[in-house]
Amino acid sequence: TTLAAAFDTSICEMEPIATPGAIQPHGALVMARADGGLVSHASANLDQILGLPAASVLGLPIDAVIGRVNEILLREARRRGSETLEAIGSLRRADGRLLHLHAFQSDDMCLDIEPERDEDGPLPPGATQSVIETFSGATTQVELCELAVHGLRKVTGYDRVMAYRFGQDGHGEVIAEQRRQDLEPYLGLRYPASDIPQIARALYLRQRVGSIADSRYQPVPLLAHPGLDDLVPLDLTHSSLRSVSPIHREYMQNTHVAASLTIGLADGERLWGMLVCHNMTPRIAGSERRTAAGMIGQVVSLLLSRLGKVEDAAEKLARQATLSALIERLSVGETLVEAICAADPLLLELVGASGAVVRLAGQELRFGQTPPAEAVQTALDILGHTLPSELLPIDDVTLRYPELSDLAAAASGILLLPLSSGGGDLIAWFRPEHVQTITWGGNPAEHGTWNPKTQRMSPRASFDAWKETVTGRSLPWTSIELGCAHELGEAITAEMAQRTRAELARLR
Ligand code: BLA
Repeated sequence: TTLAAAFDTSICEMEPIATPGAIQPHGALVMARADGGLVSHASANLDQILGLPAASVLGLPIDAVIGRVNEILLREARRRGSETLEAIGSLRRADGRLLHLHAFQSDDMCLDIEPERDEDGPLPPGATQSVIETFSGATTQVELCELAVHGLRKVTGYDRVMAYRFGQDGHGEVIAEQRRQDLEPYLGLRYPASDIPQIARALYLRQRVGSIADSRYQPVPLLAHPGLDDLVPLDLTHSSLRSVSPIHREYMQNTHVAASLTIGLADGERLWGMLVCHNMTPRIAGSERRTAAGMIGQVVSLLLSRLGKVEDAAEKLARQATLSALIERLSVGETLVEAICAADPLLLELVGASGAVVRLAGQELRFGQTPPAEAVQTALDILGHTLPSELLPIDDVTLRYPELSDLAAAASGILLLPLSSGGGDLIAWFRPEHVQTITWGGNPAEHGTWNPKTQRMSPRASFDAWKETVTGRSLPWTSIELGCAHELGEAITAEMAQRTRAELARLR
């Protein structure tokens, strides 16, 4: 099954999501060459949206299609200094209908044309602002996400709004949710990394807002002027009408979601997670609501980074106090061994361990709950060879080294700190097993299957809650704990040097 999984993933990564050659049907797209402004491409539905057949505009100057004012808009978009060159404008059709224009640069100039919709009505003035104002009350990333899904549901009106946070291995977890009361809750569920391929994650960093109006839509192809088409696939990354991968449309249908509005959340350069709005019936997110969602997402992204640092700092501060107290004790007592014995609970507190073995100057000290002596000896024999001069954190020691099964009763996690005095001097901390039940939205081993009929991958069809019990693992050693262990090592080295100097002075 490992082979099959690798196969799935690589196929998903080949989806041409930025260059699908088609758009969603609720708007039209026109592309003009940067040199000369002649129309090189138009979507096949231009007639329905703009009232001009696509074939009739290919090769014409863009101003003949959307008017002089909007040619200026295009030029404006091109000249802007920002990274993604964008501008918006509007156009009234002969029949009085107002069209929203969104100009952006691909290789050439591209224009999304969408009917201005009033089904949802205009947003009340200040709506976005007042959502953003609530964020100042958040003290953790999770609280911020709770405020964000609440505000976003109010502004967008979608049936369900979730905050999705990515884990180390790429899986996603729903950490906040607001939903229509009759819908089943997804809060706390996890989804495997393969549900959102890397290419889609990269795209949501470049273009933070994306929307799918109806998972059952028929893609509208782009027609090209033969003389102006340079046969390079058009990059629709920044088009609000970009047609999405058929695999993902099928995924949405399998989950009975008709429409989505998605906002990428970034912590610096990394995609931290997503805010995902679902509607059970088709729904077009108009430009005003997409803009509001984008602004909310920008603020959440900025605050996420800040809150992450604050949360880290709080944990660090607590540990730092333990570290300082521990270091102070090192100089008390006849010998370093005595000093460490006297520092008993601090040594375990420092890294959140339940037990520790210290080997120093030919002695072995034991603190808290430790595995039997022989089991510790075998573990140190085996692990001591792997990384002799560095910290070694392991949270699944008996899974990784089945020969160490005697450790299991007392420890699943082990943190080894070799001491610079050498000769096998070290500190080994232990942590017990932490049994965890994870609820997946569907069996995570079922990524999808190859469908010979469509000649492409099909996403999995069952999303029933699937419980996984994770055993044989301790809580992971955090980077802050590793930092503390490292600093303790340095302090012990310094203390040894200090005691040696004092000893020499006494002898002299
Ligand atoms: C895209 N998959 C996505 C997106 C989400 C998910 C949120 C971004 C676009 C959007 O918001 O609609 C996944 N959606 C979820 C999850 C939940 C949800 C986990 O609502 C949980 C509640 N998908 C698969 C497999 C493949 C795949 C097997 O399951 C590939 C073989 C592909 N997913 C896939 C692709 C995209 C995607 C290609 C990008 C679609 C696009 O933008 O063109």
